[in-house]
Amino acid sequence: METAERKKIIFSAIQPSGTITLGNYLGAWKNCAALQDEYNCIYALADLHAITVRQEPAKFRHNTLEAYALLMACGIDVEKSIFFIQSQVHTHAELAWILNCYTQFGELSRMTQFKDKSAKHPENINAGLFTYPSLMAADILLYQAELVPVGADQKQHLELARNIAERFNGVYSPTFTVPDGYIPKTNARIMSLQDPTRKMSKSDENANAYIAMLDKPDDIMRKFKRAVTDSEACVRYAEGKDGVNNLMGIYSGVTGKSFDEIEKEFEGKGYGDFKTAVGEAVVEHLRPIQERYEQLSKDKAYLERCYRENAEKALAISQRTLRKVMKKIGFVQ
Ligand code: ATP
Ligand code: LTN
Repeated sequence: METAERKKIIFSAIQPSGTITLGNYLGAWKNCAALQDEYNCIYALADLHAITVRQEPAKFRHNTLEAYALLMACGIDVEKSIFFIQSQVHTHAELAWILNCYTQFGELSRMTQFKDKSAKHPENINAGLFTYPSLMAADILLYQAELVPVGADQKQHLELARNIAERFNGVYSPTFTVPDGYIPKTNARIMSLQDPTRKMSKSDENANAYIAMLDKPDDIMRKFKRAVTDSEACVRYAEGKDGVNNLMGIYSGVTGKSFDEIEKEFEGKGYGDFKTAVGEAVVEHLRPIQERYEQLSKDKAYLERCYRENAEKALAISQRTLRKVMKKIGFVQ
């Protein structure tokens, strides 16, 4: 008898290195709920990745628990998907070490995120920052993921994960599924509200540069009103209008309107009206998510049960891959 077609496996993760932003949401996590019916989804909080930059302990713990509840509020359903905290599943660090030995210094040296973050933290260019992509490859390859939904900034890391998988498969025999990226056509790179040539980042020291998913309506409105635009005072998508293009992308992302529709809507109107409309649309879009977050975050016992049980499920799956890998390499069983 024909068995039902196997669902494809999706893996994605986010660092609890700050409070989740609208950029993370529109670029990577908005679809996490919708994907759950069609795919076998495995999601994680990449807290081991987050310590490549110094984290203050109490804040780090808070950010991790906040991100767990917030992504559930965005629609991750632990009845349908697995959602765990990376440091609670020891196979990640173990496979990362192994993959480090199949990753070249030259490859890691070319990573733009490493170059950017080393420039930003010259006092702490640690080995973890350098080998970050091998740990990310381990995250993905442990679950034999076929698709990896991420924003455009992770494309290079994903390409490296594919190369590592292919290399290992070539040295031994097919072991890892070679993953494909799943990068949205629009909004894959939401820009900073203060410098629209740089990506919006949750670890930006200027809180006006990003919209946090849990920002209060007044703060959201104020940040959009202060957003950097240009002097043309015409809402249209065009090269060189980075600030306006970014706001149009955000407006489109939360309302579903096309760029043509947006241009028509604001014909003859100034940036003041436009920014107010973007702010209001974002506030409305985030309202139900923030309400669900408030509810969920009150139930600490439930959240703890979820991440503990999910770590166990993730461990069971990932151990199958790790054992296979270790056997092929020749470790004594
Ligand atoms: P940090 O500032 O600590 O480096 P970050 O804000 O860049 O963090 P990550 O945890 O590295 O966020 O990324 C989580 C997911 O969000 C990834 O899939 C990443 O590609 C996506 N992402 C991050 N920033 C943006 C952005 N500005 N626009 C679209 N997607 C983004
Ligand atoms: N490096 C990613 C976070 C991350 C990730 C992953 C994303 C860690 N492991 C595995 C996809 C798959 C980032 O967004 N900076």
